[in-house]
Amino acid sequence: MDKQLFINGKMIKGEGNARILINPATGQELVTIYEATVEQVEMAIQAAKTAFSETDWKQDKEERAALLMKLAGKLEENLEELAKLETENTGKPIRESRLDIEDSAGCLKYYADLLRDQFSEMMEQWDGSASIVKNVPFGVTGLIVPWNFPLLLGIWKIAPALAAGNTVVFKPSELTPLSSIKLAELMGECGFPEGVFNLVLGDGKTAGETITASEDVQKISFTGGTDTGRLINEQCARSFKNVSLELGGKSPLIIFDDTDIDKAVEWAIFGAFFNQGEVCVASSRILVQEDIYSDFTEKLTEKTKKIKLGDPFSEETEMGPVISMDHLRKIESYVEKGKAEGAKLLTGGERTGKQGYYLTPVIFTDVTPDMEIVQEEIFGPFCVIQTFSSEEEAVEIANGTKYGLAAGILSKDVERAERVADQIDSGIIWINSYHTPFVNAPWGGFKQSGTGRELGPHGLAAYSQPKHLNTNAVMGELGWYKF
Ligand code: TXE
Repeated sequence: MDKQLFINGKMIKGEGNARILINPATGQELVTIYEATVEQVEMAIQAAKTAFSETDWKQDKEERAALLMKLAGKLEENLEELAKLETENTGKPIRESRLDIEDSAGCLKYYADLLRDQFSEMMEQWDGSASIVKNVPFGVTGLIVPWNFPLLLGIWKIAPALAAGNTVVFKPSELTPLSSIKLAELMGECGFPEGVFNLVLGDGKTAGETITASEDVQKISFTGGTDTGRLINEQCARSFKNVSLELGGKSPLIIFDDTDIDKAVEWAIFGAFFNQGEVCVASSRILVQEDIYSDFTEKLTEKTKKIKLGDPFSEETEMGPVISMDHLRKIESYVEKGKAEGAKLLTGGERTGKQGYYLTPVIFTDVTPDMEIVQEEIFGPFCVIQTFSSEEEAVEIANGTKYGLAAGILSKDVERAERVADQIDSGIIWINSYHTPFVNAPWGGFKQSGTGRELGPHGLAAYSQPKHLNTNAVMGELGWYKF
């Protein structure tokens, strides 16, 4: 059990920091993790480099597709165990963990299929030559993910990176490595060639920066906070790495007055509080049209108070604890800021339960656009209600932060909703729903929510680069010089 790193096809023990993981639902110790030293991270990078250059992984599409399918099957066979690890480690309700594992298996299958359809592009050129454009892998990719969907966000990167023929050094969050360790064991069982996939554990300073600084890593894909993303982007610029960043958000859910209020209340609660609000696309700003404001807000508050908060292993639980005591305190500090800024706390913000990091879901109203609680990503069960009178005002408020990850629009008038959607600067917009990631459609942000896209064909394209080969079957005479 203490062999938790996966380097060059073997589970090995980390020789670095020993970190005790805490179960967020109890505040009790869960297990000790032996993290990688800088040297072990470098070993992982070298293993990935060798696997890329010395095996036929990058050429053998069929092998890649078959192994991704095999891994999907392993996730399905081990669904309950993986879901249990995810819930223990993150505190998310068990029914959500199961969904994460199912979605992870679905993502592997999707990319296994998609990679079979990848064709090179051929062009006849004006001079009689032929051009072929191949999409080739980068080489070693460094994949870094946060703690809110440890396995799923990992697979969103690992599946397309491997599908495209790259090799991988994967680093989950230091807070949530458990499902990744199990994943590595399953990859070992599947028989991926040695070095194709490597798992390193550790924090951003040690493991993370060793990956982002390495000149042997050609591509970084990162999901996490905007400040960390900025740092990583700066570091990657030094060696001109290709970078994909999926960062923070402060996503608006716009609710027009023609909508069914009861249904809208449930979507708003789901948008803001699903996974304890620890979701990059959480609809942490709810924009309500003025004439339904009172009715909507009253119902939203009443229903929010009824969310079943508690033991994440109970099948009935609808919301679990937040990830850590530090994070709980951070969210609480925003409750205090909100009050100090003059906003009105309608409900929530109280610690609850005898143990663990439980916080009742927070709703603020009477906010102004400049308040920190309106502008900053809080990443917990925390939302603000803003009001608007016209379509134009809704758009202006929706676009009024530095972020541009997602948005939702609830209205019976789909034509109007589409018109509004066209004016919103966000990478993902749901009309009359929220949150569902579709594996075949792009996911990612505008503005300071990141660069690049995950999922869908865009997600595969993010892990390959075009290579143009121009061929003249017979060498002609050039005749440029007057020798
Ligand atoms: O995330 P980080 P943290 C936001 C959210 C949260 C805040 C901080 O607001 O409160 O970010 O959370 C690795 N080089 N989001 O500290 O720092 C780190 O080890 C290389 C939003 O948990 O972004 C982890 O694996 N790697 C977000 C990963 O980056 C580094 C999801 C994410 O950590 C690194 C999570 C470095 N210098 C938090 N520093 C979203 N929008 O999905 C850290 N890491």
